[in-house]
Amino acid sequence: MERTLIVIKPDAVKRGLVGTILSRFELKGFKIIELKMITPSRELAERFYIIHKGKPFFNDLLDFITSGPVVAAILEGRNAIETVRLMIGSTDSSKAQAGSIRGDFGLGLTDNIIHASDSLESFNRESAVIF
Ligand code: FUP
Repeated sequence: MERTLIVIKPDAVKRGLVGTILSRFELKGFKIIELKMITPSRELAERFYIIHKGKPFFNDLLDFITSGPVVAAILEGRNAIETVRLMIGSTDSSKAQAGSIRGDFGLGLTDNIIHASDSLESFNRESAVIF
């Protein structure tokens, strides 16, 4: 069965959305395989977002993701990577489709509620950074 990684970001944790968000994935049929709350260090955040190093938003992204606790989970289920990406919605929450997690719970671009791996390669790399 396929696995993917999600990270519920500091904005969503601060707003008390952890249970609501995890519940959506459970209701959809995904199984929670691993679950962890951490406050990312700058060093961990840099490794996690290495593919964005050098981009204009990189520093703001690191400031944001290290600003408080995040909740990371490995989810398992059929077609997990693609289906979870559909469930989170597009990157800019203000434009994400209603019914998606970003579309229903936020308006931010950098502070966009949740991360999910976009490929098997990303899942392998990102889950090794976090777990
Ligand atoms: P996503 O795969 O939807 O999480 O989005 P990207 O991999 O393109 O971007 C990673 C993170 O960088 C996003 F979650 C939000 C942040 N970002 C910005 O802050 N500004 C941008 O212009 C693009 C992305």
